Amino acid sequence: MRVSGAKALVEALKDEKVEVIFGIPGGSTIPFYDALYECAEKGELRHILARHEQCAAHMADGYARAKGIPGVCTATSGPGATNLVTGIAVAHMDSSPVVAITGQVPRSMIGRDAFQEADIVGIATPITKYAFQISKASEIPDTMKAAFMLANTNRKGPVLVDIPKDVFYEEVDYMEAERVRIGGYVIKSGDPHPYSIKRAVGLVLESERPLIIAGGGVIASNASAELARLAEIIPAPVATTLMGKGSIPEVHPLSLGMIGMHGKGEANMAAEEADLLIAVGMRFNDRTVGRMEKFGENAKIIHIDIDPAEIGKNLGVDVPIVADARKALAALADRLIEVGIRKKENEWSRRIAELKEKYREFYNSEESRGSLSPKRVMKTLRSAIPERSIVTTGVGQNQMWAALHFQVLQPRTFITSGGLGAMGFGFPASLGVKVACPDRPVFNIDGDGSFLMTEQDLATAVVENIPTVTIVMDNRVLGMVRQWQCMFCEKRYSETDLGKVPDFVKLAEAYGAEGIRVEDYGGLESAIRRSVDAEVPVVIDVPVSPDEKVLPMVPPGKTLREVVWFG
Ligand SMILES: Cc1ncc(C[n+]2csc(CCOP(=O)(O)OP(=O)(O)O)c2C)c(N)n1
Repeated sequence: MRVSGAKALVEALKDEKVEVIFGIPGGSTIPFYDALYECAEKGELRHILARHEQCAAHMADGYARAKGIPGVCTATSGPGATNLVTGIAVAHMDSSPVVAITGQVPRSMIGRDAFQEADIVGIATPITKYAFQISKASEIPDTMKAAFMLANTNRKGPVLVDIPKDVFYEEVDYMEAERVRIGGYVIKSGDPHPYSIKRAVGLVLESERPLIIAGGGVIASNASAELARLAEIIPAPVATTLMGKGSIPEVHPLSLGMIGMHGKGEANMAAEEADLLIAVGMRFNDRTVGRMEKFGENAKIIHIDIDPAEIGKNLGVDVPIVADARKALAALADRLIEVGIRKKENEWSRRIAELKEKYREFYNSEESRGSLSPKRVMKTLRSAIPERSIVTTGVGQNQMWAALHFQVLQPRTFITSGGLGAMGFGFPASLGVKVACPDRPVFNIDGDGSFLMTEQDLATAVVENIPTVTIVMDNRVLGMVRQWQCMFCEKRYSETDLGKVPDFVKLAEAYGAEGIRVEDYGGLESAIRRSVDAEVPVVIDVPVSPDEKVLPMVPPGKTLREVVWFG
């Protein structure tokens, strides 16, 4: 089939079974959009017109995380492409499979400061698994196949494909690409090495106080069932990182909740007291481990990760298992059954129960500083929405309140910018999630500052009929920064007051969405219940005192034991 480069790109997307693309057109991508025109008429490929390219990238990312397949976004050359960068960096830090397609100035103009030229391949190289620049139309089929293969295999992540405008017009014989090969890139089976499993089993048998720490890799590899099985066989309590939230239902008796700077007391203390840490699909980052060189000092460490570059990057480990999390967890559990591990109540399980009891009151108390207590807002949300609902978050206190107090019951139902911590992520990500899972209620827990970074895409939500619900934790401040200023800068609140503007109800209404301001818990609950089946996007404005804090908190550079409970 003889087609233009633009049409070849569309065919390649269809061959990859892409159903939706998030983006904004521009001069360099006009031919691509022209080819999409026919698709829209035939109802083949849905394009969702964002209002900012950053949002398009977050939408693709949200879509990918909810559905477990790559999300696709597109932007024109120059400013369109650079606007994608934050979204691509988020996907990179959180290992999310996103394929970003950018237009580029015509080949003859590259390097000449042409209008809307930016070296997006150079810019994106450190924040992608790979950044391609197409130099002729005949490369399109293979390159697109390679892009999807790279994004969605081994450790997943974003891939960029940059296409000069004139390439879109060049003619090519289109044939679906065969499986492509990239020198040096091997799709791994993910099988763990039997020797490392044997050594890991040895450590488990020797240990008296084992703790599993589950990261985002458990969710990426759909390993939740295997995680729970291993935890029950040992038995070992399970703490999760922020990215690992949902890898085990947080009502499971062995679940300890999140570990780290804002982790739960029982999870952090368990990590301090454990003699064996089984870290699965997590990267020992500073927010999780506190003072790096002190973390796991008295414990042996087994580290399971699909990416060998993660092993030893931040922390030395005793037994590395380079493998897919699901396969490694299953192999460990099978081997432990073979050698006949005895399940029993022991000193460690009694200690864990004691720790949970010790902190129960703190988590159940509902003191608030005048307006609504964030803790209770999270609990109200959990009890008012169906289990299968999906929640996204902004960044800041709102995110940590959600992480601490919103119980996640299923994998892929808590979607947050963990690695990069990008304000503005939550709302557009919620739109991508809703497009991926139209039958599930989608709630975005946001901060006012975070929401204001991407709220313009309410227009997208309304026009494209994507009804998600945003709960704005409205404290009129950049809360998390203000909290640090309170705790570490003697309350010198430098530039963290957002002032009274805007009125979020009117803002929502201006876009054609619904805005609801709540005054009390009853109003909050009924607003949430009403929104579950809403047919238009909803913004629920929840007043929160600027003096509310996220506690407990491990100050930066301190060990998990040096936690601060009151501020
Ligand atoms: C894009 C971006 N800019 C700046 C920051 C630094 N930062 C981290 S948390 C925070 C405050 C967030 O405020 P808000 O969204 O209102 O949430 P709150 O903490 O009040 O819940 C800021 C400015 C960031 N994480 N991302």
